[in-house]
Amino acid sequence: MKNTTIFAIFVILLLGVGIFFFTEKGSSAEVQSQKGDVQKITLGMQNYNYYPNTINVKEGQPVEITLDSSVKGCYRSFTIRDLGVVKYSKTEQDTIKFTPNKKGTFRFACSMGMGYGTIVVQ
Ligand SMILES: [Cu+2]
Repeated sequence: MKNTTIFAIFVILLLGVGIFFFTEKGSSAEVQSQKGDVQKITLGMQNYNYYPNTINVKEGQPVEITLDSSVKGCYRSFTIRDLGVVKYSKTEQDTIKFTPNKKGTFRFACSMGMGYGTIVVQ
């Protein structure tokens, strides 16, 4: 019984170290320009609007927004006018990529302005 516990702990530790190295490698591959990792955000839909409704990102660091499958119709047409983002995301794989180039609080919305939220660039 004790041996099993020790073995289990050993496996968990190994996994932990493995994941650590894996993520380290992953991030260094992304950081070609030393600007940092891609900021990945997934938006869904709740009460006829985007959820979460406020996005916080860092300036000068690439952002990748995924609209999950709960987002339908014109809500898939995603815009952040102040940041020059206008993109129709056909599927979950069709992500919205951009790099915020200025600080501030901006509005994101579907192309018709029915659904909307706030993106804070710091
Ligand atoms: Cu709309």
